[in-house]
Amino acid sequence: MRAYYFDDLPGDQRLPHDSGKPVNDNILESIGVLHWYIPVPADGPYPALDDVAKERGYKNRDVITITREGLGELYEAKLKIFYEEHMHEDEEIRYILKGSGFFDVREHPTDSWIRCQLDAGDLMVLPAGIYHRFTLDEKNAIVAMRLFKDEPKWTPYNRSEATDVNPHRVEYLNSVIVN
Ligand code: KMT
Ligand code: NI
Repeated sequence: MRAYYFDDLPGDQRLPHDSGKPVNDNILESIGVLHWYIPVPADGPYPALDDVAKERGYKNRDVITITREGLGELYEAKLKIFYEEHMHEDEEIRYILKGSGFFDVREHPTDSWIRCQLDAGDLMVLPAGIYHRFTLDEKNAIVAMRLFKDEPKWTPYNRSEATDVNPHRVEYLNSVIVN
């Protein structure tokens, strides 16, 4: 996984938008973003992934294929929803099986966008309460495993005055280490 500050320039969301300023793991860790690289076996099962899942209590999983074929008539609408700045009340855990894409996460307290480029084998955990968004890149295809601790709840809450005071958001902000 490669991370850098988003350039904030207008243009297609699928382009890299690389400002040229890299973001290191200490910064990601300070905002609660974790990642691992676990090479994807040719055809499951995924023993190394299973170890992380067991250790962190991720009991449920499913696979989402984000391509025009995979999402059918929902394709355009889903892409729009994924790129709206939002938070969840639980962790968002993704293991990339094929393809690639960008997860943008908000740094705190700067509120700058950090763009994380994910490829096959990248496992990423976004903490509950972090503002983020997702886009495909120019290759237009990603297959990702979505892991979950308990009952899957994928509900996105778009950023608003209400989410700013959501207890999961407040708890998240209290957990961020501000240097
Ligand atoms: C989300 O919640 O934003 C997503 O699931 C994005 C797609 S997973 C590659
Ligand atoms: Ni999300």
